Amino acid sequence: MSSFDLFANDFAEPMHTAIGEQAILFHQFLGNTDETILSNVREVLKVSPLRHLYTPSGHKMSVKSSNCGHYGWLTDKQGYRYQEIDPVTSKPWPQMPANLSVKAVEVARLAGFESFQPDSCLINVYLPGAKMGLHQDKDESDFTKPIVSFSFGLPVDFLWGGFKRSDKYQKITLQHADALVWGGKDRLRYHGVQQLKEGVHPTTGRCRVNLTIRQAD
Ligand SMILES: O=C(O)CCC(=O)C(=O)O
Ligand SMILES: [Mn+2]
Repeated sequence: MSSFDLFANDFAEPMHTAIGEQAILFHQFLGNTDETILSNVREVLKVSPLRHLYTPSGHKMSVKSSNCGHYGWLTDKQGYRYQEIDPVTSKPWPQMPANLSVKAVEVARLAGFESFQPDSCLINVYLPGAKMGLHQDKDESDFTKPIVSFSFGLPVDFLWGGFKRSDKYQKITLQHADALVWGGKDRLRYHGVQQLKEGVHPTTGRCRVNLTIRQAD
């Protein structure tokens, strides 16, 4: 490889910020594919619509959610889990759009996770005022697989904590088209989302859309 190739590669690498030993925020990673991904998500939502989920203790979540992919993440009185059937439609969840899984695998690889095979995408839509409390993603069967999170629309403060809920957390702003990947040593960190502030985004309007792409099984 010539020194020119090295130079070119530096520029080809997406802008990123390490937020942990094995957690990287890729700024504007979805800058060219945002509209396509969002229109695919809208098609998914025509089949498996957004709905509010309830925690096992009966608390109504402020975000509205749906899923695509082989498994959908759910919570209700029966607990937190993955399920192949959407309880609203009694049918399998819509397929994960190919471009979504391709971009998720690509960014996971950039973050150092080679054998990621996403089979689940949780779609969360936040209106101003919606938030998500500190939690761990731990309903998946293999914690060596990373979490890939795509954000669109209004910016939000993401809470990035430690391994206990009471640990101190940092606030990291997630912007439209950002991709965040965490895994390995950081896989079970507590994280959450601060209340979404009022605003209107040119691409999504008055909301934030988060896609959390995982290998559930
Ligand atoms: O909206 C986000 O950025 C995070 C969502 C999340 O952590 C989850 O659904 O488990
Ligand atoms: Mn989570």
